Amino acid sequence: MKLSVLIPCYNEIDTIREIVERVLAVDIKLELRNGPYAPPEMRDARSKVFELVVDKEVIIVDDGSRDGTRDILPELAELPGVFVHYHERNQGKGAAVRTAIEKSSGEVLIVQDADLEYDPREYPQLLQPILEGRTKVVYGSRFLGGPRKAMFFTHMLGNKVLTLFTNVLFDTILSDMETCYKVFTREVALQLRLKSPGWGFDPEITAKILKRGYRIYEVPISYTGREYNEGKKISWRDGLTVMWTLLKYRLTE
Ligand SMILES: Nc1nc2c(ncn2[C@@H]2O[C@H](COP(=O)(O)OP(=O)(O)OP(=O)(O)O)[C@@H](O)[C@H]2O)c(=O)[nH]1
Ligand SMILES: [Mg+2]
Repeated sequence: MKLSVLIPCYNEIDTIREIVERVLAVDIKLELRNGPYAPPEMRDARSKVFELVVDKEVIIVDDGSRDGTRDILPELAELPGVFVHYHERNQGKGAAVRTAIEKSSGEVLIVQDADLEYDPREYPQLLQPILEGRTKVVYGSRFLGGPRKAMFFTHMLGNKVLTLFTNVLFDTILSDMETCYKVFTREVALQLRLKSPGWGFDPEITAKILKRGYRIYEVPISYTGREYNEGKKISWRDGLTVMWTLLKYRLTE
């Protein structure tokens, strides 16, 4: 079983090397019960657990960085299992993830931002529901009691509003639609045909997953948000794009 770690990267000179090293440092070994990877002799013994080792490939898509990130990437591309692709001009996170999906070959895919807000050591928990065959899509939620750096009230409110809007439109009970940690099987990825180049990525993928009838499984994760002086870029205007995107994909496709 191979996991594709998709890293969209734009002007992340301070963190790109560290995040790739953190991703490569996690050994994913899981104790599973049942599911599509269970050895045949265990199919009838439902109480037994077996061990599954997960391989990784890391697909970095540089989205036209101009801060020197591109000088570091050729070195990272030398590391085993790391592949780097370049966008000639900046297009946005959605476009970068779309390229990464096209270039990937794993059976399960996870989106990993290139800053250090999310922790790759949580991959095993995130993968477990998919590898045990309980779902095809997992979201890591920052609002289910995991350890977190207490950040801005306004950002939390913004997140709650966007997630509530999603829940009302698609009749579900997500707690964190905007999370970076979205995990899905290749089968799901092939049905998405993503279009939004920028911040429409999270609402578009969520809307399409829900509209195609998949249930999203949520797992608590930790969160260490970065400060604006550490490169945080998101602003309230992006929230309007998100709401418009949710509405659009509720009504079409
Ligand atoms: N901001 C931005 N990020 C991009 C773009 N293209 C790819 N990315 C990557 O997309 C990921 C998410 O971007 P972030 O800026 O961290 O978005 P965020 O976590 O919602 O917000 P902040 O951390 O507050 O900036 C990062 O890995 C970026 O490097 C782009 O055009 N703009
Ligand atoms: Mg970020």
